[in-house]
Amino acid sequence: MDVDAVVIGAGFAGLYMLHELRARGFSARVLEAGSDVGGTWYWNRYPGARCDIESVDYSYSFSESLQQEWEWSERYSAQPEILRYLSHVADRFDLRRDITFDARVTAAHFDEGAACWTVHAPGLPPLVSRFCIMATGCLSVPQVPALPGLGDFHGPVHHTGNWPESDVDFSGRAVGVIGTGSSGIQSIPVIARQAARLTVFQRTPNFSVPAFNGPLDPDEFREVKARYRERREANRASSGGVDRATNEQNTFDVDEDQRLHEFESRWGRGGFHLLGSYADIMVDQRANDEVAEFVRGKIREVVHDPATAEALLPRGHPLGSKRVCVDTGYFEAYNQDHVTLVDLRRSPLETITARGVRAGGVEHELDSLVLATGFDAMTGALDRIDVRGRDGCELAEAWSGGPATYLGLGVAGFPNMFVLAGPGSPSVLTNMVTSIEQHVQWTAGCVDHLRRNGYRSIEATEQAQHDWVEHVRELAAETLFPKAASWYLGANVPGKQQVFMPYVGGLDLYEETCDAVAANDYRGFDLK
Ligand code: NA7
Repeated sequence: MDVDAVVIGAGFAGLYMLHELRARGFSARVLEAGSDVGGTWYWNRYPGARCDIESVDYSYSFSESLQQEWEWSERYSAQPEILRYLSHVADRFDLRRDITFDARVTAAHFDEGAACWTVHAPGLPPLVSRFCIMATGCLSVPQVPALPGLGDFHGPVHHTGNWPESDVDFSGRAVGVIGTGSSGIQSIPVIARQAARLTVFQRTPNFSVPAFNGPLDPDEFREVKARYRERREANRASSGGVDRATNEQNTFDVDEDQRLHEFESRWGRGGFHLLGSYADIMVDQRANDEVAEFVRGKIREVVHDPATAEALLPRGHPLGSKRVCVDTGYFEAYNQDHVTLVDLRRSPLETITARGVRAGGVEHELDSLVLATGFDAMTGALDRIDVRGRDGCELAEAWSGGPATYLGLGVAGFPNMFVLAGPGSPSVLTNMVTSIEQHVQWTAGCVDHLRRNGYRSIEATEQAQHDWVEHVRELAAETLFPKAASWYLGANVPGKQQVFMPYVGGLDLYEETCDAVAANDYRGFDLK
């Protein structure tokens, strides 16, 4: 055995996993495909990349001194600052000595006789470990659509999720952006400031709320730090991993004036606060229509040209059923003469040509193309590793009908493998960092339990997994989430099985469940 655990990925999850394993006296090695730490925040260097959760919450809570010493400069940090933070964490806790960079794992095979995993990455000797921990990220495999002619385009093509490290200069250039999810919506206003012309190709308009980002007020930050522990506890005990004081009333418990007042006041606070306006927004279509119409009204107010405004109005999916975007000047960008919106629903994208993009019979000439077309989310990174469990059973095969896990953490047939923020966990519906901390602590506690009690392996039972998958599906079916063709469902990747992947029950309930499982001698897992 080379190490007790191999951890795949050195983003938020992998870094903390390594730290926590070490703290409990386990040896571990992290294999990371990138040349440095950061994971999602390493690869997503596109202009305007920023977190959509406030930085005082989108950060680790496990070390009081870390959270006291780190200074965030803005309310919502930009990617370079988050990457600096993760780099600081790696140095501060001396993590790098156990991380191998430029190591893209291609295979992980379980040997039942020895109860250990062998993990392969090209150019490295195979690593043998008792545990294999997947910290591979939910949004780590860029989805490049099969656009006809893409290879013929004469200029540079960049995907937002795999942005070059060197500065990409759009000055004086005609730039096209395909995609108006979060990455498009964040990058469009920033690219518009540089480019001579910007053409946005939109297939589905999205709901976006203003961040009202700005420098962090030092007094406010001091206040946060003085009561950081309580704040973190409240976040952890909330359903979304951020304590947003969700209104317990339902939308139609109040009259229209009160409703508008509530929407306005939450809108004014920026970011996801609007989603907490009423308790029934994600379960009652009529309630959702109210808040959705409020947001459409805001878009109409901002965008001057009525035809452009109309094309930007999100319709046809409930607000929140695709992750709401948090922007800075997105809709305002369309008021500039050099920014043009092409509505692909009216003018379908026909082909990429050598000179640009042809849509609705019109060729839009471009010098550079940006693909803000999203990710093969939640399962993409795991699907790309040849993972084999007991009896050579392949994960890709086991998940051919959609991903199946127990608690999002364990998979039947794959002993001693843990998935952090896997399908079936709250992950992407929450503040990821809060969820990750819960997963890491639970996993480390589990591994510790096995060692203390002399167990060599742990594996989710088929029955427990089946029940969990059903539970996750039933909970989602009670909400409006499955009504959108979103990446939560895998709907953005042609041929991907459509299964609503995240657990919608909330982090609070999820953690209670995980703790009860652990307290009952890991009920639903086979320990050997
Ligand atoms: P998203 O949210 O998946 O957005 C991808 C966008 O790209 C979306 O507007 C898609 O339109 C569009 N898209 C994808 N394929 C095509 C093709 N073939 N033609 C035209 N348009 C296309 O990814 P993001 O990177 O923006 O955000 C992912 C998450 O990161 C986000 O939710 C935050 O959590 C952070 P569609 O909606 O499919 O019609």
